[in-house]
Amino acid sequence: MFTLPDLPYPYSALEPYIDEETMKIHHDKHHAAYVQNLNEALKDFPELAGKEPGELIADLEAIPEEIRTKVRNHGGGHVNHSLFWSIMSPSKTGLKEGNLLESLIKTFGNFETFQEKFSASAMARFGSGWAWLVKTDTGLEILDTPNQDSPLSSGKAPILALDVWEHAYYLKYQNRRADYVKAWWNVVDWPQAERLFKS
Ligand code: MN3
Repeated sequence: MFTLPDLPYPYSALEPYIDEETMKIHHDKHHAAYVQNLNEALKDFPELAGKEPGELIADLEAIPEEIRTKVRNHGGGHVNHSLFWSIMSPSKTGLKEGNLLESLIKTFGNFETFQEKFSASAMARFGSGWAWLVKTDTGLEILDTPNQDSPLSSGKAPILALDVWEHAYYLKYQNRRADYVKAWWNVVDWPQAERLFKS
């Protein structure tokens, strides 16, 4: 059985950029529901329940067709949110040096251009979904996905993830997704992104 991981910081830790009430509902209700629904989908498939959630998502073709959509949506929801909490932090580290920064500059020219392109991707995602910075065989790439689809399903390793479902921002920002995206940069855990880049 999969379990809901604790947030690595208090619900209020990301204030004022992401508010406490949103974090509570997002983690305790939305993420919890993905875990519960994933467990429900897998209850008759004990051979799958022993796998890491990321393994399930990385090879959806291996999932029996009757539960594949559920695993894609709820397993994706579980994996994506677990990552999302882990790449945020109240510590405002910034990205001043290191391999990730060098690679971002190599790929996008400079850090500001990377930020602009990532934010544009988060804004361009119509409806519910995610914006990503991923590591591919050839380097770094920005992409966005609908629903709870994960880049892991196409063999790409996430380094940053931004949830742009309305449930991630509506209480504080209502329709102003751009303000939420702008605020989110203040809570990115760059040391964690660097670790994911190197892993
Ligand atoms: Mn969400």
